[in-house]
Amino acid sequence: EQALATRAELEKRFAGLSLPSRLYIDGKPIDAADGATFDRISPRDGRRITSVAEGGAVDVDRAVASARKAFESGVWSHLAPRKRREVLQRLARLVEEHAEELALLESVDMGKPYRDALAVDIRVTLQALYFYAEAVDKFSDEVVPTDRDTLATVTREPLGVVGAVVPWNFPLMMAMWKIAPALATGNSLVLKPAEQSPLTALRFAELATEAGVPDGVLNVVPGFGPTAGAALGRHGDVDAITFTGSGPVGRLFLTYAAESNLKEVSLELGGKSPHVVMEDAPDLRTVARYVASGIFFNQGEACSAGSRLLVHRGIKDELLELVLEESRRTVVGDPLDPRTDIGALVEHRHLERVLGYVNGAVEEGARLVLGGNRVLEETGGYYVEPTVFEAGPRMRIAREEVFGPVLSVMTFDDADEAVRLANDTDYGLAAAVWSKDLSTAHRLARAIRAGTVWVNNYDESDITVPFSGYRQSGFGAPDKSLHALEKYTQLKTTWIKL
Ligand code: TXE
Repeated sequence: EQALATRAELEKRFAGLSLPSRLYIDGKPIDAADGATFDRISPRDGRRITSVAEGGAVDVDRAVASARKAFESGVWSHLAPRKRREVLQRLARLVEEHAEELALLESVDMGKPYRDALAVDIRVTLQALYFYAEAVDKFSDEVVPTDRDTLATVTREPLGVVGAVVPWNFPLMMAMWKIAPALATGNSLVLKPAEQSPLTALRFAELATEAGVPDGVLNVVPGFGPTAGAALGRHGDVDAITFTGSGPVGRLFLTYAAESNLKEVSLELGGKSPHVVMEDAPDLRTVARYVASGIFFNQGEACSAGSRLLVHRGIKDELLELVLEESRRTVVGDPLDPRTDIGALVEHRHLERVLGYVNGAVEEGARLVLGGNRVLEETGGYYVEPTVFEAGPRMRIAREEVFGPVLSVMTFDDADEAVRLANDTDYGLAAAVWSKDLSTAHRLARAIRAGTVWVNNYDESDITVPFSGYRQSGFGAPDKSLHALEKYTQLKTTWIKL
């Protein structure tokens, strides 16, 4: 009853919000040039929440012009870093004050549990804002040891106008991994949120103006990929694109850059991250708990989802049983219900995509050991139950990013085979190694080609460490950590003849 009351309370709060619905350009909400709008459907019940202005090429042009004007004027780019820090800290405090509102917008817009939106998305958003705000006035540039009659300095400058294109799975958080370091270093920015989740970015832009971010420094243009996204990617006056999303669209951004002004492109793409569970793994119940949360967190809609479980044949039956127990305990439900672990998949198209993978796996001969169905259909929402397959390493379900609550289990006989299987993927975002033996754990961690390797845990995370992928999981300076600052600055060498 308590839980239901809370859900009702959240619904009431949501109904009382005035939802942001227009493009945000030059410090103001405005309509799209051609007046176009698109409906936002909540995946929790399939109902329309609102309509949002649909930015097109003309709007991207307006946003880029505004960002360029702000950048060239120096109103932000020439501020002492200390001053930018103060504004961004003020903005972080405003986000903190509006944490519940932002979490609610996120949850209703894209279907993740409100509880997680608040505890993860908004908390990490805040971490990012504070971290980059605080970092930016702590660096000095370089004076390099050249000859006695010369002085050479190496200074960092902002790139100019940065285009950020982000996905819908962690909408504000992913955006903030890009916005915070880009703004802290003095750039202006045009953000295109995913068409499935524009609300928090728009609300954030309003807060940015309130905090004192000058007009034009942060612009948000909601719209669709092939129109607004492509226009940003092809724009001749955008200096860099920072993208998180799917591999095929990542490739498109490289093409856009090649066909326009050779803007810098950095890509954070998908993954097919393995757990490697050795025979001497620590307590298997703990392993099972991490395996379940590693794939079911955020409905499995996470690029670092632990979607492959590679387990030593000798302990497979025992571990699988425990994983099934944990999976059965995982609650699928309304994102606004505080008991919910798995909310709704982002949209109907994606629901069909995930179910398509499930059916394809059965046809390919994978053994369905749990789940596999759409549930709660009567709500009108897009829910899928926790699903576990025993699969073969060549099957699509074991190779492609499903982006849903679907785990593929495979076995190995020794460490060499484990490494071979772990690396038998086009991706290389993350992996976990489970072993009590220090040397085994270290050897495996070294041998696995992934940007992050967790040993005896999964999803441990902090803004201070980089997040980046090997191989087709992306390239360029990473998101998060001080290394991200490299993505938004360029080096200038100045020679002085004494
Ligand atoms: O991603 P897209 P989608 C993976 C995941 C998922 C699949 C499809 O496997 O199931 O991709 O998701 C913009 N030109 N990831 O279709 O299309 C788009 O508007 C320019 C992994 O939603 O890559 C959005 O803002 N831009 C991932 C952004 O790209 C275009 C997160 C991402 O959308 C465009 C999301 C175009 N032609 C999906 N087409 C991760 N790494 O976390 C789309 N966009």
